[in-house]
Amino acid sequence: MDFNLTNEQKDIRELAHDFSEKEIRPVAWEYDKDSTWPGDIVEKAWEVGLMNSHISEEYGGPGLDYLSSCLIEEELGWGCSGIGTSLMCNGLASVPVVLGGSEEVKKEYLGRLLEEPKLASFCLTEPDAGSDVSGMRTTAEKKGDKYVINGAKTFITNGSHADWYTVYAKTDKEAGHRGISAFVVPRDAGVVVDKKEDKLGQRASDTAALSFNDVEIPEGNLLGEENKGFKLAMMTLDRTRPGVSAMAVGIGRAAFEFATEYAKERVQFGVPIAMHQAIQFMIADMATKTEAARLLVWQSAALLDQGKRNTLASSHAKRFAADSAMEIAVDAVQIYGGYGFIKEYPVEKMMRDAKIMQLYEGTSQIQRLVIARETLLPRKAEAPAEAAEASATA
Ligand code: COS
Repeated sequence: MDFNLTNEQKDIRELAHDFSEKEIRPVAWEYDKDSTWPGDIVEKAWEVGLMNSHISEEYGGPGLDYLSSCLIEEELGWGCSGIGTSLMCNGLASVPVVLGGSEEVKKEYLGRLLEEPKLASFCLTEPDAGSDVSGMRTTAEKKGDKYVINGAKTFITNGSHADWYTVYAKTDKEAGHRGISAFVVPRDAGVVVDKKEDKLGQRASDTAALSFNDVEIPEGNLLGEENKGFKLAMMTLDRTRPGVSAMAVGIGRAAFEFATEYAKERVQFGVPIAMHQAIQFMIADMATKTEAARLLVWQSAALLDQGKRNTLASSHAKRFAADSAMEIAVDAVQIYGGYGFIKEYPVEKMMRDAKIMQLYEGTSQIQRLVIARETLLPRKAEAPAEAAEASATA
């Protein structure tokens, strides 16, 4: 096994790191404080080619492999995961289009993201349907050659700013998860932004509540087959969880670096606190968690790049990287002592930011559920249609 990155992968990681250092870090704490939308950074990231990395060259994108996208996400998470989430959310919205969209829909909607620094959002969660996706109430009714969408979505990243949305809705209310379909909905079809949430962490990212009141879209905006949207959502999350997990590694790594530097400078009992074994053990655990989380992330991305199903690996990565980021950030605050609790110091923001990693794109409990199911009752290792599709989109 070769853990070396290719020259292209090293270059993209360096580009993302430089961007984070020069464009994100200098404003991260200020944007967090005022919950400032990082529109200026979205434009810059788009210009240097750090967005839409997953869209293939056929549609005008860079067509990077999944591992490269993870390298970018770790660096952006290191800079500021709130801003990083704003930059990376197009991936979550557009994977269902890549997997299930007609040629026409792919050209139109993926094209929009590549022609201009536009954003797209993924609308799955509802006020009463979070982990339990099949409990959703939004409906899409076929009327002639259109679908009419009614309902509400919540916790939608970039929802206030998106140009288009991937929306999941019930096309058969009685059929549970087998009655859900996915659609592309352009903003100007009548999507209403009800409110922007005021959050604990990742405050620079936009999280909105949306509603759809008789929103009409052409029937061609259906993604994949009618009533197959649940599977499309799960296949999307398999592909995006490695990237989110990489962002969690970035948060943990940043908190670890700050804590390590502080431990070398802060003197107590006549020596830098890094000389005390109590602190050394915390630093050692932070380092191990960061390394182990990164390896799980790389494994989950490498499987995708090989055209293999990665459900189990991506839940391992998401669960461990998210929980590790939280633990590392909490320990970083502990190493800073009382100063860690003060906003003038950098690590309390990381503790707040890390928390969402255990919640979005599937909570840590949902990841454990997937891990337990895949371990106790494994689905077929290679579902041929999924495997063929995965290698086609890798
Ligand atoms: N890839 C392809 N198909 C999948 C799949 C995957 N990773 N996971 C499940 N499926 C399929 C199953 O094979 C099953 O297919 P059939 O209809 O042919 O039987 C179907 O989907 C239902 O699977 P399952 O019975 O496991 O569904 P559950 O309702 O029990 O839900 C969980 C499974 C809880 C894991 C799922 O709802 C989930 O991931 N929830 C969290 C959602 C989430 O991440 N929300 C965050 C919003 S995005 S920010």
